[in-house]
Amino acid sequence: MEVPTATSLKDIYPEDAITTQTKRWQSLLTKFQQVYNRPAEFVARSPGRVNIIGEHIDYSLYEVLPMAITADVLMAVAIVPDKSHFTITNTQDRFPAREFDVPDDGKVEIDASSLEWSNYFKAGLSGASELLKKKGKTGPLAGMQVLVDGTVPAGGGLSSSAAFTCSSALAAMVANGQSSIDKTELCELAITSERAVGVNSGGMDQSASVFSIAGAATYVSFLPSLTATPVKFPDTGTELVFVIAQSFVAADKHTSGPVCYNLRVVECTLAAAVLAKIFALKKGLAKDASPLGTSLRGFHDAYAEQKEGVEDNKKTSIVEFQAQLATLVTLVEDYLPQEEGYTREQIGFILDLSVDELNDKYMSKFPVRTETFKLRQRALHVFNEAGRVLKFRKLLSDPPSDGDLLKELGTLMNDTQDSCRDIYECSCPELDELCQLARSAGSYGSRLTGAGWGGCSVHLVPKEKVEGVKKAWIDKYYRKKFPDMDDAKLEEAIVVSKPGSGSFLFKVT
Ligand code: NG1
Ligand code: MG
Repeated sequence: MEVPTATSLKDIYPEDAITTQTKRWQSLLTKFQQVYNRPAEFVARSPGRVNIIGEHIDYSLYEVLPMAITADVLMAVAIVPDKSHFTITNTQDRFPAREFDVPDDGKVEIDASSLEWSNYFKAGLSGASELLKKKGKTGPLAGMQVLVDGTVPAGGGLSSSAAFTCSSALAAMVANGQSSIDKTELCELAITSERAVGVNSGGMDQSASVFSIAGAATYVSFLPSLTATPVKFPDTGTELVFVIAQSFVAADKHTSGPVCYNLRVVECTLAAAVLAKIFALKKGLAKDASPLGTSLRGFHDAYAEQKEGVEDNKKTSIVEFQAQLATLVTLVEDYLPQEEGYTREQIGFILDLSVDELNDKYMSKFPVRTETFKLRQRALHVFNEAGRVLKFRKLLSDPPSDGDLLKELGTLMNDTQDSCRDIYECSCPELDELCQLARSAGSYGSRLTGAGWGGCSVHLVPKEKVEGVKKAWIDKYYRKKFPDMDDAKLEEAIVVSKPGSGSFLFKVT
């Protein structure tokens, strides 16, 4: 499937957003003319996302269920065909204009050690450059003049970074003469691109951003290859709404963020390696598409093959697969007993590696600072969370009666939150509090969304309870915690979003 070209903003946004978006797009194009003294040729657009369920399991290659939101990143572009010179400006002054050149070999230099907004542009550009080479394009990259306008809050857990990388990758492909862009290719390149900017991320955000279809959540599978399936919510008697609430705790990926996130990726990968060794898997762990090349899902499939004779676990029925996950949970409980975690020496001993070799193999790209690795807890969260996603999907495709459906979906979301808080340790007191307040005011299910440690929370709320939930947050969280917060900022804090559309291209001239 190709990234669609919009002919009207109505193709991209819901009816009630058209007036605001028309003004925003007009002002973007006017500003482009002012900055570059020429009109923009096209706009590349990719949205942020909220994850409904399946947290911190995409990099273990288990299915996840995010949806795109209306907030997005727009890149208005004019092409500079004769030299690889790039100018990128932003409608927001806090992101200063940047200029750079790319050598004729198309290699884009990125200094991931500095927190620099243009890195996300370079990441998308670099991925596009690689893909263009693969497609046989020779010669230097086309230069670009770019003006960016983003409405996804940065560091807010709604994946501004993926929206940014997907837009820049799309823009770079178009600038280099690609008239039709395959969604899977774009998405895969955006996933690897983001890994160049300091985080060993999974592929959920980019998939939601590229593939989403208005009105449906996006069920993302990573095996046997990346696929995204639209999932509609059944028409129940109760109109349900997903409400997103900011904690205003910045999940800063470049201080504690990368340490925490990348550490979780390492812990999951090490758990897979250790389990594979304990169960003496003959074939070992096969190389896969996860950030460090092997995953808990890889262990899962190899275990099913060796111990249960399953030839191709991708074809296993959902019921069977859930039973396998339940078995894996018991295995972890029995065979990874150390609640306090495992030291590098202990893990090295199991894997027949010296500590240096271990560091080299798993922690050289992004070093992680820790004494112990909580293999037991991380693996338990992943296998249980993968099971919850399957249950959630099953409930949607085969719903029980109305009241029960919402309650059951909500319970799964609440269970995710408990697991993120207690077992995966990626929540924070503010997110826990937002969830508690929402539940007391009538939310069926409340949880953090995205990487956690701050950022946003998501809540499944029946429409008639939305006002009550909002009031609880305003009175008991926002006003108390941030007494000086103005109404405009408070306006931003709570978003009621329907599932939005994914990446779009818009030709201006
Ligand atoms: P955030 O940091 O919220 O965009 C991150 C990862 C996802 C996924 C979630 C946790 C990036 C770009 N994204 O999302 O792939 O692992 O955490 O489920 O790092
Ligand atoms: Mg991000």
